[in-house]
Amino acid sequence: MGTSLEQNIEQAACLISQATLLVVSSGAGISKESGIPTFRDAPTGLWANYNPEQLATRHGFRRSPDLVWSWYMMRRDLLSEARPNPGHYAVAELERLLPRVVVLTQNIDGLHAQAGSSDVVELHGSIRRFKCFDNCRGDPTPIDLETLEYTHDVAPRCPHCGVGYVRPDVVWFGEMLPAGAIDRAFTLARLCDVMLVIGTSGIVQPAASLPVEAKQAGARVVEVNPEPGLITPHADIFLQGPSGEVLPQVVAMLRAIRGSAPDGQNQTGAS
Ligand code: BJW
Ligand code: ZN
Repeated sequence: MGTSLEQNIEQAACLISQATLLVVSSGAGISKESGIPTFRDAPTGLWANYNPEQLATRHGFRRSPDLVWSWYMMRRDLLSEARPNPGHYAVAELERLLPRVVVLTQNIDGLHAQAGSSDVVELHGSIRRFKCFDNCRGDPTPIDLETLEYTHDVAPRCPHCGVGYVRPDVVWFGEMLPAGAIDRAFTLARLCDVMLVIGTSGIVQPAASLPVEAKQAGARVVEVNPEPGLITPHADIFLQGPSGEVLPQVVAMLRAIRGSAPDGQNQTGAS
């Protein structure tokens, strides 16, 4: 007989309550309940309807800058209307219950920070930032879009060099992740007691290796996802369900555990 979700949530909360350093590693699934499509869920996933080679590679951008630009403008409009959901808020809430929480996210939507998480490492960049495609003033060469005249249909040119196109500061296939972000992520993976992996298929490297790294260094891995995937075999506890429903239950259970701790043990000492 399998274990029920309730029992798994209780076990997960118990593990998490003992963590000195909790690392959350999130993917597109956590933002799905904010109305943002994931990449690989059929039939709504972005890659079911758009070609990643064309839209998320340097080669694709070089070939059709206007096409890629307008696709990102369309997604930026969608994201500007999106709000954090109960899953994001539950992750932010964990900071109030534990000594230290760091969020490593593959998402470019900024919703963790918007929900109140204070330490968020953006592994694949952010759709709120832009840079010169040629990085004419170093890597990256940031560009403030508000200072430019542009339309949604035509990729503007960099105001510094006038040659390179303006592009979103996100990580495309074949590009290196920001060095500071990925180094910090792997260091944290090796240091954490528990890694909470939420809403990622575990297909895209190097982010997909973070739970494996954490596990090898002795951490326990808890996964939240409606469907089992490539991370699931590495998970000590698999919480099957949408993160907007499961995570608030984990937080509620954590509160109950904290509340019932003997005097003096329910202070987290968080700073
Ligand atoms: C829910 C839910 C709910 C649903 N609640 N959950 C072989 C060939 C060629 C390349 C490679 C290769 N092997 C490895 C590579 C490298 C490549 C890679 O990994 N490719 C794989 C596809 C195989 N990686 C890279 O290129 C990376 N760079 C790199 O490795 O540099 C070194 C290098 C350089 C040169 C050569 C080789 C190496 C860069 C990767 C950049 C990824 N970029 C994107 C686009 C970002 C910008 C944008 O948004 O437009 O990042 S692709 C896309 O995938 C996006 C995501 O961050 C990323 C991960 O997706 P994620 O988050 O896992 O989403 P999904 O849709 O896959 O899964 C959603 C999950 O949610 C599912 O599990 C659902 O069940 C779940 N879910 N509802 C909770 N309510
Ligand atoms: Zn430039």
